[in-house]
Amino acid sequence: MEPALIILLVVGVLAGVTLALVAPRLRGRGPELEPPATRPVGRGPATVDRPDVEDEVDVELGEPPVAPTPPEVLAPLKPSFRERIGKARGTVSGYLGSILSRSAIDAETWDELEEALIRADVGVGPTTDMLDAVRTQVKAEGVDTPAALLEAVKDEMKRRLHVADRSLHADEGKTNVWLFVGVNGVGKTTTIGKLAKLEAEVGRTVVMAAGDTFRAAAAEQLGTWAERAGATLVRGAEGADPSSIIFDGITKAAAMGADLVLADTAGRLHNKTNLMDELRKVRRVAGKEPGHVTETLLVLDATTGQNGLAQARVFTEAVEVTGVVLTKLDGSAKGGIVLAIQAELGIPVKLVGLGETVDDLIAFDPDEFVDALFSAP
Ligand SMILES: Nc1nc2c(ncn2[C@@H]2O[C@H](COP(=O)(O)OP(=O)(O)OP(=O)(O)O)[C@@H](O)[C@H]2O)c(=O)[nH]1
Ligand SMILES: [Mg+2]
Repeated sequence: MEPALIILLVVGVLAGVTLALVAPRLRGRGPELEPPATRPVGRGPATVDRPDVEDEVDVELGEPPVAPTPPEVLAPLKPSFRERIGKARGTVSGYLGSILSRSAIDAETWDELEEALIRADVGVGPTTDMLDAVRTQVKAEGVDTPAALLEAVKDEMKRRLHVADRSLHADEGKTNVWLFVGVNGVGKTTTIGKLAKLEAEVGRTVVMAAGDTFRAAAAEQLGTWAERAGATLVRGAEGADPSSIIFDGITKAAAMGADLVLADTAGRLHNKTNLMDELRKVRRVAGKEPGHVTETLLVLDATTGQNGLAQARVFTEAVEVTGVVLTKLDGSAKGGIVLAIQAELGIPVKLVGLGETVDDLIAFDPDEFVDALFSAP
């Protein structure tokens, strides 16, 4: 036999023996490579990583590849209104689980609802009033589940909040003046700063008038906001007459052809009659030609709860308040004060402050507000 033939024969025999030894082992391990038959469907790592799954689906559908967006044009992900009113949400939603856990609407359900609303700062009067209306509706419509009852309460709240015109008024071609009033530290100056930016973004030319002349720092603070918003600042010396500074601002705005004067005022203690007198004077002077006052906005700190209502009563006696700016709803505020203000004073909340930065001012949306208030924590 040829030596090459012998080598070939040996190699062949060896290969055959190896295959015979290994094949049964591989067959024996086969079932282990399959997923266990008892593995629960929908659980486990494969379903946790949803984005990957969706990416794969996109690829299979043959969608064109999306070019990655350059980081500089990515808008910052803003938390939703619902996320930002943490405390307000927590107060009402803390009761929801208990209310919903009952099989029917009973006396305790009504008690808990009442307690939830009062604790959320809606106030005793408006709460009683609102629940009376809901009770009538529940009877008339045969509402019998706690879930349907909560929907009825939400609808009633929305209905009560929907009566108001919440727009900020400005007349084209006029030197519009928006006055900001409110006690110390509620957020008047900050709100003016935030609002100036929003107004500039819609193309309005804004002048800020530093009517808080009690502290030099007040005009400095307003100046910083004016720079950020590209607004013109008109200020006077510390201790100067607030009315004349605001009037200077209006005159300047008229000369420039500016659309809007945002006028700051000093934080006032509402129990000081002289300070209220000064506010009346500011309002009177701001309305003189060429001034055209279209909004007098009362700024209230939502965290002060029902005390805000007391402040509102005093201010509305001094000047005709056209709307409320409710600040610090991002903090420990409970939110229900919105309904109390509307119910007791008939003044619409027009703007809501949700933080200290320039982007933290939004228009008040009753539906969004009520839904957020009742959403789970
Ligand atoms: N968290 C939070 N803080 C706010 C909001 N609005 C204002 N602030 C803060 O509240 C503080 C007082 O705000 P100001 O704008 O100075 O209040 P003011 O009403 O002008 O106060 P006076 O000039 O003293 O009358 C500042 O520290 C602001 O940053 C808001 O919506 N949320
Ligand atoms: Mg101020």
